[in-house]
Amino acid sequence: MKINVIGLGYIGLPTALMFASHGVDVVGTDYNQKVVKTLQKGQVTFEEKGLKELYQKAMENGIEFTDKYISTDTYIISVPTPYDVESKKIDASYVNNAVKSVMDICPKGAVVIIESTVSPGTVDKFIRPVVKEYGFTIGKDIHLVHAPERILPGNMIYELKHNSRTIGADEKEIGEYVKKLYQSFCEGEIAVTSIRTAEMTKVVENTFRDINIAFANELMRICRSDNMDVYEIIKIANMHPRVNILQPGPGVGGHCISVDPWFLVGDYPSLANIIWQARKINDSQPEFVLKRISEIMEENDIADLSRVGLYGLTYKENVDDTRESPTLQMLNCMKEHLATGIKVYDPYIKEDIVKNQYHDFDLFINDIDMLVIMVSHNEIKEKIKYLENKIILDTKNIVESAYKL
Ligand code: SAJ
Repeated sequence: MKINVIGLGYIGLPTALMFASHGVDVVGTDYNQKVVKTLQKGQVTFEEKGLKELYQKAMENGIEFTDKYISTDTYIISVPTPYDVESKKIDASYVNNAVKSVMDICPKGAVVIIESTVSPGTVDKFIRPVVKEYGFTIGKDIHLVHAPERILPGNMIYELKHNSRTIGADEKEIGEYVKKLYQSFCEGEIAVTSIRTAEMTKVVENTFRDINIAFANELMRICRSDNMDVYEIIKIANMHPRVNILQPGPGVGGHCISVDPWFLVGDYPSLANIIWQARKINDSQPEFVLKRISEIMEENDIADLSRVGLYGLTYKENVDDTRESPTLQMLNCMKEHLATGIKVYDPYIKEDIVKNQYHDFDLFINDIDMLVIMVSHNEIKEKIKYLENKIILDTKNIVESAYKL
């Protein structure tokens, strides 16, 4: 048995390394040659706690990286599944193309596991027809499985090992085979179910979190409008044994929580009401921060936007991923209003990706009067005590004396 992991991004790479470091024979495939070359050269492609060590172990165990698909009995597909901005429906083209490339080369009897998050019904609507086009009989020539991941960026390696997971399969024996495979490293409980249930469960988990964050953001707006402390209110409310409200923030970023709920809105527009509202609230949060920046600037006689600095470009703390990041959303919004000159810094982003971006914390701080904390990286938590002379808007509630959302 040999696994070919297709797509070596934020999910595919740690998954491939985890299998390999636990003695499973693995070949990792990515069409991006830069990614393949970097991995072949001995480097990982993104920062994540414990990833380098896992990579070392996987290399010692003989993991290989290539831009070609290989002929084998087991495939794991972990390619992106974006949504179409207009229709809000899933763009299944990456998964589709990956499945086609697998069909081109796989032997009969192969198990094709889709790890990418897909909207409920994607396997029925898109994947089964592709397999049939190739003249294969599903359940005999090709076995389809959906095994969505649940790992949290920033704590991926721990969660890969300890989280429970879901495996959706057409046939019980195949579900059990894949369960056993994941048990080579996964110590959590593994539920075996149908493909449709696994698809829906994954999207529901991220949608639940999106709605909870939207609730926190809405509470924050209510409290702001009537001079109440939302953080204290949430803290006390959460002392109730059945209440667990998340935290307000500058918006919801990343490729999961800000994307998956749209699948339900796109497919069930007349039914997905709370889900839609939650998306709207979280998506308008960067604009809300902008309003707070302008209020605080006015209150403190800061006329020039170039004396204001945004701390953090990534979508959350201690990761180097900027996908759908609230700061980028806010900068786009500013561009539309022709508001320019604001300064930006993020210790995790080494390349220039926006205007007026700094790569040195001290230079950044010396050039501004007002600091807006968009992301609570550990760095800012450590350095905050040296910033007493700055006006601070803290969207992450890490500095007691600062302005809040
Ligand atoms: N956020 C808030 N307030 C909070 C918590 C988060 O504003 O109280 C914001 C974050 O700052 C960030 C966004 O939400 O911008 C999402 O961050 P996150 O840490 O909540 O989640 P992700 O996107 O990094 O990972 C999620 C996880 N899903 C759930 O917790 C249900 C993870 O377990 C999934 O594996 C991942 O999505 C995925 O790949 O689907």
